[in-house]
Amino acid sequence: MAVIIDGKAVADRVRSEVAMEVQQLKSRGITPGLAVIIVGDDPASRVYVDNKKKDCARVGIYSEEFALPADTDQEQLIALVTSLNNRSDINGILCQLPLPSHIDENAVISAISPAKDVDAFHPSNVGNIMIGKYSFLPCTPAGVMELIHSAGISVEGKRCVVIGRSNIVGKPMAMLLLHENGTVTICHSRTKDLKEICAEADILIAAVGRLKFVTADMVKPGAVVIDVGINRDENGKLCGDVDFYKVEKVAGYITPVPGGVGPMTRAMLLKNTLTAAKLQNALLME
Ligand code: L34
Repeated sequence: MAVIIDGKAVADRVRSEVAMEVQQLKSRGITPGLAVIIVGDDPASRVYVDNKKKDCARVGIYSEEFALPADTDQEQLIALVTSLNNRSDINGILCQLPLPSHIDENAVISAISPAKDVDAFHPSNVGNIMIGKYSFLPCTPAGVMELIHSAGISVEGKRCVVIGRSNIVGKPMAMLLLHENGTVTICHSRTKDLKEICAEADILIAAVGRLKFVTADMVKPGAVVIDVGINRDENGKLCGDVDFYKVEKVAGYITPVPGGVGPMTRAMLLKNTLTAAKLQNALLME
């Protein structure tokens, strides 16, 4: 049976580290501030945004929500982002994705000041990650790396397979594994022999968005299986991309959903907001 990596416990540890540093900043008169923008009324986004605000309150970060109606036009949204770029009490700006389809997500992301881009989605931050010289890492892949480290697993020389190639998870995930000297393969919907490739992975990261996509026959005995998926099953229960109860019999380590990567995504946002506040107050060298 696999060891279950407890994302809630690791997220708690990260949060308490952030809380301590926030207190130190506050004693110097600096309160880190995060602006969270939500457009429309997607129920999942609402839950995530509410939790992010609660997390901020718990660690002493100031947060301000901007809830805009679904018919907000792109210019209005970009005008809001610009006004937040210019506010000195706001160190981080997060625009919850997905945005309504009439808005060009890339245009909005590019409008965020790279120094306040706590998601690390801005092309300039993405480029910095590519060359290995960065201040922020995208929250989900950074959270996955923390989970891997927390279990005492080394990536060096390992065969890593990432299923999914999104800009927010798959691509940066592959890059972070590469930075730690993993041998990385990215699989996607056009990949041939997907099962065989996955079955060779020492570290398998599932970021597909499909219920029970990773089955036990795709997992090498003893492998580390990280489940980034968030889906609902036929009973409305939250499930990942991994067929958990079968895969945990084969894997060496596995992350649950809920309680795995999700809490880490939120914890890394707090860490990035703290970093942004430090950088903007010249308390940290880049
Ligand atoms: N801009 N948009 C932006 N940044 C992000 O980093 C995100 N993401 C993804 C969606 N859009 C975004 C998130 O925050 C996904 N995501 C996210 C955040 C938190 C959780 C899951 C996904 C989470 O807390 N998951 C809990 C269960 C929560 C529930 O009950 O629904 C878990 O234990 O997995």
